[in-house]
Amino acid sequence: DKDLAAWQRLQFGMFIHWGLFSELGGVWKGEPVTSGYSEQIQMWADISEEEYLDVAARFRPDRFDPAGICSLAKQAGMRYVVITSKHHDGFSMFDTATTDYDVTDATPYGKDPLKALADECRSQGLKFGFYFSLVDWHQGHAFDGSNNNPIPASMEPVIKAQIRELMTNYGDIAEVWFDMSSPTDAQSEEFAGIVRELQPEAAVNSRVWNNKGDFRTLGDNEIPSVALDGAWQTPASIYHDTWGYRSWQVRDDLPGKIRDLVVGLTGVRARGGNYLLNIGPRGDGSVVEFEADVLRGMGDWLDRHPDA
Ligand code: JFZ
Repeated sequence: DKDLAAWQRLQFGMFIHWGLFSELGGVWKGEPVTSGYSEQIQMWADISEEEYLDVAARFRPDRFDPAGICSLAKQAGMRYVVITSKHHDGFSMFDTATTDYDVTDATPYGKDPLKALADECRSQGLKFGFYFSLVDWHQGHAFDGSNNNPIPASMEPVIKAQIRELMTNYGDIAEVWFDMSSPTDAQSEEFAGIVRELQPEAAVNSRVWNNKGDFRTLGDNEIPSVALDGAWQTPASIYHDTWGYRSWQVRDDLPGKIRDLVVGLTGVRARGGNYLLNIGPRGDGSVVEFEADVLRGMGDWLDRHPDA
């Protein structure tokens, strides 16, 4: 069994949902898309792949600033960063040889932003990891909001090659956060096995399914009422109804937000868990000021309460 003590000591990390969906910011054809999470806007607004590629064609995240993101994480008291490498839309935010449906080939940006972030994390002393969706609309994986769709056979080699790339080209990986779909027992074993082979220290979450993960992922913002055995993590979001950037999100009561999230963090930590708090940068890469204020506010509180 993997030694997860070092991963458990990380305690507090930054989750980042960022992709083509961020460019849309929860708006399609001038209207706010009010159902579903904004990172899933392609499905909820019924956006064709051709239209989604038009979004790629204007994706130019010139304000993406890995150094700023890392120092913000450190100000908040976070010790690691986990970013979406590929969400359900199937668009790879990293340079992959498996498809041109990726940030280096399909956008004018033409660079791999995740490589820059991985490098910056290393130089600022933060651990780094990837979110990777097992649902992939581009590869023809249907999604109806449930977890009942198996992975099409044609998709399996692509998934494996992409996990291999992610586990090879970005230095040390501390965590891999799989999500959704219904892999078979053998598929879960293989996906986790690739991580284990190439990044023996990386902790794999339970959403690789079939009990093949190293730690348990709880529900969003879940604070268990008692300490839990084993390694576990609560993914948390600032707004509850979206993880990806939503331009029309109501952002108010900063002190209340800071208080609620400090309660979440300290409650999870006290019960032995790991807290992964999400930010949703804009399509241009910039961090929403309200979210930065929330994180800095949490960091200030933690500095004032070193024993909490
Ligand atoms: C999944 C994704 O569908 C979503 O877009 C986002 O990336 C989120 C972090 O993960 O959504 C889920 C999946 C499972 C639960 C909650 C949200 N759950 O079990 O509580």
